[in-house]
Amino acid sequence: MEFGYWKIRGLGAVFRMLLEYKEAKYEDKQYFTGDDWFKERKPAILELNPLANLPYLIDGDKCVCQTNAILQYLGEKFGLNGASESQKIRTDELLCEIYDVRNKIILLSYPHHNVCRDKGEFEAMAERIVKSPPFAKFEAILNFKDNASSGKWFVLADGPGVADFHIWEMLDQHQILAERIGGEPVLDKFPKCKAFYEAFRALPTLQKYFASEDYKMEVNSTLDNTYFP
Ligand SMILES: N[C@@H](CCC(=O)N[C@@H](CS)C(=O)NCC(=O)O)C(=O)O
Repeated sequence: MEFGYWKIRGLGAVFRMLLEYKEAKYEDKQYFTGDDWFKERKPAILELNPLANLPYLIDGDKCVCQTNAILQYLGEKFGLNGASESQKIRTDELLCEIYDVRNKIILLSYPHHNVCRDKGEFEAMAERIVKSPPFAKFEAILNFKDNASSGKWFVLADGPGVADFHIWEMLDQHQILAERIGGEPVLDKFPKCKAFYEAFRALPTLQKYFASEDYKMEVNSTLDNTYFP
């Protein structure tokens, strides 16, 4: 398999963790400059899939684009979408829910979205997010009576499903944001999310990733003058 994304964590970390967790054989193509991607590689990916974007995944004769489509694809391949219909629906829901959280972090981080037009607006919004982190729905799902894992994981009983990788990445990015602005730890008010965060962080096949340079990479692209690199 070939996985492609910018040389940042962004949406890429979700896949790097998933592929490491499954100890999959894959090439991790990390694009650094705009030319690396837009001039050197994107034209060939467009030949395979007109929806070419970062991230993308090539697996044999398939080229899959769009984060949630790639996660669903890998979930089917590795049995991480849930076994029953209701588990698969919950996986879909969580993938969409966490993408909403991710979009807010993007609006916070990049000046070109014109939501935070200067450093002051970034600081005010970051403070609001850290004071009231967007995790109440995840806490509620972990407490919900149909949770197959008794609140340890979101969908599967015995370990992470595909949505968990993106949820974990967002919990971690919010923790980093809180540390950078000197705010309170974001998980203290969410005991189930905190337990999930810690159980995921201790997964044996992820230890190599957490010790690697990939985990230490910037959260967002510095090429775009981000407030939250
Ligand atoms: N909805 C898309 C968003 C993808 C996206 O916005 N990719 C950004 C980086 S996060 C990019 O720079 N894409 C490269 C391109 O437009 O060719 C997804 O979830 O995959």
